[in-house]
Amino acid sequence: MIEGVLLKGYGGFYYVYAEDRVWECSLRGRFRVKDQDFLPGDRVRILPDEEEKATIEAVEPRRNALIRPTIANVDQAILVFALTSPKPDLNLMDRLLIQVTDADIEPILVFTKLDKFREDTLTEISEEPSVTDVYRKIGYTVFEVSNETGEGIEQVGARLKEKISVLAGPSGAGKSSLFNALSPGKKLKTGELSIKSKRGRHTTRHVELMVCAGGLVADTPGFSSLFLPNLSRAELAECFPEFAQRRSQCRFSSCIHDKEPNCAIKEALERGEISSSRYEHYLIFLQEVIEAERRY
Ligand SMILES: Nc1nc2c(ncn2[C@@H]2O[C@H](COP(=O)(O)OP(=O)(O)O)[C@@H](O)[C@H]2O)c(=O)[nH]1
Ligand SMILES: [Mg+2]
Ligand SMILES: [Zn+2]
Repeated sequence: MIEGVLLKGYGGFYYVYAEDRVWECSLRGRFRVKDQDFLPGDRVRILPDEEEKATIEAVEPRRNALIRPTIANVDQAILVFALTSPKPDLNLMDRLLIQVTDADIEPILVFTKLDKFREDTLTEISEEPSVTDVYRKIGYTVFEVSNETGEGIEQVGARLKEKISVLAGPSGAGKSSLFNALSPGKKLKTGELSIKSKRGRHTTRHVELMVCAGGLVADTPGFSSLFLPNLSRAELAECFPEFAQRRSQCRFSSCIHDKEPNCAIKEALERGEISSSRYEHYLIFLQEVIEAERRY
């Protein structure tokens, strides 16, 4: 028996990555009824046959499961934003960070188009504190890359090894380009799937994991329209590390860092230790959370 990870189900078969290759698998009879229960990311045990194919014999319990995209056992989310064209939408970035943090998935911020950003800033004089510094200072893992020149790509690749990652971020940010930069020349072993799928039925919205830089990655088109998960006010503040770390210094233990006096978060904001855009977004999200509470 070999241990592997399910990449995708398609046309009645399951494609499993194990021992550095992709196996076309069918299911043992007893699994058939629970067909739809398999998700990309599921850890399975397979039994190879003489024709280099295999059957799925067992499935491990899931550590977690994302709903959109539907992937199990996600370790980390690579949040991809361009440094320029388009300018990063920090509201969306903070929203994604909350989603990911609340799902207990590690966020990694990758800012793309470093080459273009450098060109742009040569002609501009005024420089705001750089967005990457803001997020680094909070303690997030931040990379700046160019998918064009390859700068910084290796460092991102090193973080993917043996992990299940999802790529998220707005369209045009460079997610697909990043994926390609990370897997030079290696057009995925799943390439033959498209031929086989011709006889299969048309599946909509199918999600798949792909082998990339020694790990498994899903490039997800539908991760950019995000609403906040059902959070309480306290949970929301917990998702801002720079707030959570100062919370015990607020005068009231129930402080939601809005109108309360002697709030350590607002004091840190005034001293410039907390970014005003982060705090602004916090207040927007807090309003959403309060409105959601009213509705239920
Ligand atoms: N100059 C430059 N262009 C990039 C970079 N990354 C992506 N692009 C371009 O940005 C556009 C959108 O990239 P794409 O990967 O399709 O974005 P996606 O929608 O997030 O998958 C394409 O025209 C890419 O060639 C980069 O690092 N530098
Ligand atoms: Mg894309
Ligand atoms: Zn407070």
